[in-house]
Amino acid sequence: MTASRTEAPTTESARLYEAARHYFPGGVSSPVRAFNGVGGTPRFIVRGEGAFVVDADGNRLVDYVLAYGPHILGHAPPCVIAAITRTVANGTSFGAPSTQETELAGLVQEFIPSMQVMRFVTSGTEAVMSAIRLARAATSRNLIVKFEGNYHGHSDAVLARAGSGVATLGLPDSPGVPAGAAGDTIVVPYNDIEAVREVFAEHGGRIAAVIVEPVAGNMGVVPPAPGFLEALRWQTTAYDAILIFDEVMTGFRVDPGGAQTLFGISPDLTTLGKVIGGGLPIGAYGGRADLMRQIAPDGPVYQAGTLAGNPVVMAAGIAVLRELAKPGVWRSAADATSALAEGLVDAAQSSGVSIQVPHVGTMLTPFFSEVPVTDYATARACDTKRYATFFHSMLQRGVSPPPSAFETWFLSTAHGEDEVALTLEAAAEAFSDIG
Ligand code: KE4
Repeated sequence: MTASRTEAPTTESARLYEAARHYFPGGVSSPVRAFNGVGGTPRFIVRGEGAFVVDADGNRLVDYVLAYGPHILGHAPPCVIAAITRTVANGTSFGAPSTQETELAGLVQEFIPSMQVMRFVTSGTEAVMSAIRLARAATSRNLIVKFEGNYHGHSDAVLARAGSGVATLGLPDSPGVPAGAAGDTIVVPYNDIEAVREVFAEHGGRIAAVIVEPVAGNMGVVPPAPGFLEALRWQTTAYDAILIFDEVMTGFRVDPGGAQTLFGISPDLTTLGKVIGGGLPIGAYGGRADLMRQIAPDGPVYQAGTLAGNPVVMAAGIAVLRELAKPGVWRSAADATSALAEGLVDAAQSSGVSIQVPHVGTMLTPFFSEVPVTDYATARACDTKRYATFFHSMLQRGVSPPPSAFETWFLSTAHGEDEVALTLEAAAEAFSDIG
């Protein structure tokens, strides 16, 4: 499939959006999709195949949203569609244990051995919410430390100065979150080791857990500074607090084994989502057996879910991880990501446009900034208006980036040389429009 070079009108998307606004806040099921970060009318997507999506007006676009991370094999990979089709023919869910749960857990553990015991849930938010409850129960402490610009889903405890849609919408935190909930959350600048030391020196004995995006993706891609993750591991160990790596986004993306494999740091608990569901609703949390065995019904910490461990979702995840386990598969997506990141820098420089394009594994972000982005403050200082102009220029030229300067661009094994070349050709023209 090649992308549409000439932009068809987006009249159908506009018509559909008007209808959607009648039913939904912002006309969407999740805020970032409303294009508030870039302006304009959201595209209704009717089909995806490999690296491409097709919108309601028939425009074919190279896709870097990839549903915000799940589609590491590209859209509708045959192995996943076949697994879903085969499994759903036997029924959709049973409210009972299934062989697929056990098989997916075994695959997850092969990639991420620190997840000695785990539980599947139906979203990353639920995984994080459950991991935090467990950490508080296991330590009999309440305080949670999180980092500015990190987004861990929309549960009360972590919706404080978050990234992702909250950053896009400029909401420092959300109304409706009781002071009592947010009050137990300490927010620290990302990559600020000294600030972490100070927080532990002052509150260490009351801290239940530190939760971190081990490579930030929700303020755009911001890698951990040298020693940052090590400092979190040291401080949490020293004060008997729990270290939670939120790998909902980074899992299987910054490395097949996640950031914990890439950087060689073993957290106490890990949260996952996205990739392990193959695009269907999923989350997971897990880690040290002595902690996870405190979850009901083994232990007293309650967590439950009607559709948790859904066999159709499990089958999709199994198909994805089996494919990722094949030699060279994951590397092809990482190589495409490096090629795109380097090409974007070159194309921008040719037009005199200042950008930074940090990338880790299969994730990248173009920041319109003259200085490297190392935390939330430098991310927020980037030129979001230039990003919006760039975004629409790319859309006109058949490329679909995420509709926010604070979201990660995702690549897949379906993004080959042709797709990267098409993207860089569009970017060269888009940068010359800006420069
Ligand atoms: P979900 O509840 O959306 O499945 O996962 C929440 C979550 C938790 N932790 C991390 C590190 C995440 O990135 C996310 C969700 N990511 C955003 C993308 N920036 C989801 C996109 C959206 O909210 O529409």
